[in-house]
Amino acid sequence: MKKTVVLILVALCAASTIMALRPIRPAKALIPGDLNGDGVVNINDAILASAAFGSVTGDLNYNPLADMNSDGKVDIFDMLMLAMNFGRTGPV
Ligand SMILES: [Ca+2]
Ligand SMILES: [Ca+2]
Repeated sequence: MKKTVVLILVALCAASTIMALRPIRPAKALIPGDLNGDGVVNINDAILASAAFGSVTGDLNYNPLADMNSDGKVDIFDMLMLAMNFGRTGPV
């Protein structure tokens, strides 16, 4: 019984994490750095950006939303833009 409850809790935690990290809309985010389009730049966006860090156009992990200056690569300059907008909120 305890194992079942633990498994359910783990599944719920995993599901909520996936929901928080998934992109809500495919279009360009309104706030640079709001990669999941939820209207706030926070740690979830930083996690998504870090997954694309070092990638260039055509790479499997390249995320155009993480390429905030649209230069075809996700690098420190994109991370700086995310950091500058960290905590900002805006329309979804
Ligand atoms: Ca966000
Ligand atoms: Ca870039």
